[in-house]
Amino acid sequence: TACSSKYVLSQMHPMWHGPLEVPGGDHQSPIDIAVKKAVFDSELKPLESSYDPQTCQQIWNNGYSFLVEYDDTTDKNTLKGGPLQDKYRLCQFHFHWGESNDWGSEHTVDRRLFPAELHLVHWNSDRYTLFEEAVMEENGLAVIGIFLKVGKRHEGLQKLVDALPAIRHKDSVVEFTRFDPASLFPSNIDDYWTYHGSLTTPPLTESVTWIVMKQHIEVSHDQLAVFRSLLFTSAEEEVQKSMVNNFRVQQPLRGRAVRSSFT
Ligand code: SG5
Ligand code: ZN
Repeated sequence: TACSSKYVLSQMHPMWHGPLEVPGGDHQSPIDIAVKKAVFDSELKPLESSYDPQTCQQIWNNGYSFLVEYDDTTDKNTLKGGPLQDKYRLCQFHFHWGESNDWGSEHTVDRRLFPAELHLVHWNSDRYTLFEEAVMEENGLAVIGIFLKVGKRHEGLQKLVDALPAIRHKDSVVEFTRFDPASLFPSNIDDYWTYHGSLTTPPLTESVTWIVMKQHIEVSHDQLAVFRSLLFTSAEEEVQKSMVNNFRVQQPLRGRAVRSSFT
C-alpha cells in the first residue's frame, strides 16, 4: 500500500517546531485544487451523513489544534455515499487557521487561500474495528474539508468559540456535549471535490479519501480571533506561543486525479 513506502523526508513545519523526520509518499496532502483540471464524475453520489449530537464528549487542545471528540465505539455518527464504498464513523473534528485572514487553510482552490479550514475525521467501520487500525490502511479514513471565510457570525460555531478560553493551553481538556457537527456544514453539500491523500499531521499516512466542499461557511472576524487566542504551549512553559498558522505546506499532486461531483 501507499503508506508502506519507507523513504523519509525532512521538512520544517510551523507546528512541529523544527525539522522532523516524516514518512514520505506520492499521495500527500494538502494540495491545490485547480478547478478546471478537476474531472467531473457522474458516478459520484450525494454524501449521506447521520450524526447524534448526544455522542459529543469533549474538546481539547492537543498542541496542534483544538479537537471536538465523539464517542466512536458504536455506529452512531456515520458517513457514506459520495465517493465512499463503505460506511465511516466520525471520531473528531478540528480546524486549521492563520495569524491573519489572508491565509490559514490547508487546501487551496485555484491557489486561493482561505482564513481557516474545518476537518471532520471519519474512519472505516465496515472494514476496521479501531481508528488506530484504519489510520494505517488505504481507504481507512474519510475527511470532510470545509473552508471558512470571514463575514457574518456563525451561530453554530459560537458554542465552540465559547468553550475555547477553558482550553487555552496545550493538553487542556473540558467536557463538551450535545454538539451537532452537521451544524457546521454549508447549505449545499452535494458539490465537492475528492481525491486520495494523507493526514496532514503525523503520522501523515496515505489513508485518506478527502472530500472538500465547494461551498464555504462564513464566520466572523471576532470568532476567528478567539481561535488565535489559543496557545501551542502548555501552562508550564515560560514563553507562550499563539496557536496560529497550524497548517501543513502544500504537497505535489504527482499525477493524481481530483474528481468533482458537479459541472
Ligand atoms: C489523525 O490526524 C491524528 C490527529 C490529527 C489528525 O487523526 O490522530 C492520531 O494520530 C491518533 C492516533 O491527532 C490526534 O487526534 C491527536 C491524538 O489531528 C490533529 O492533530 C489536529 C490538527 C489530522 O488530520 S487531518 O489530516 O485531517 N488534518
Ligand atoms: Zn486537519
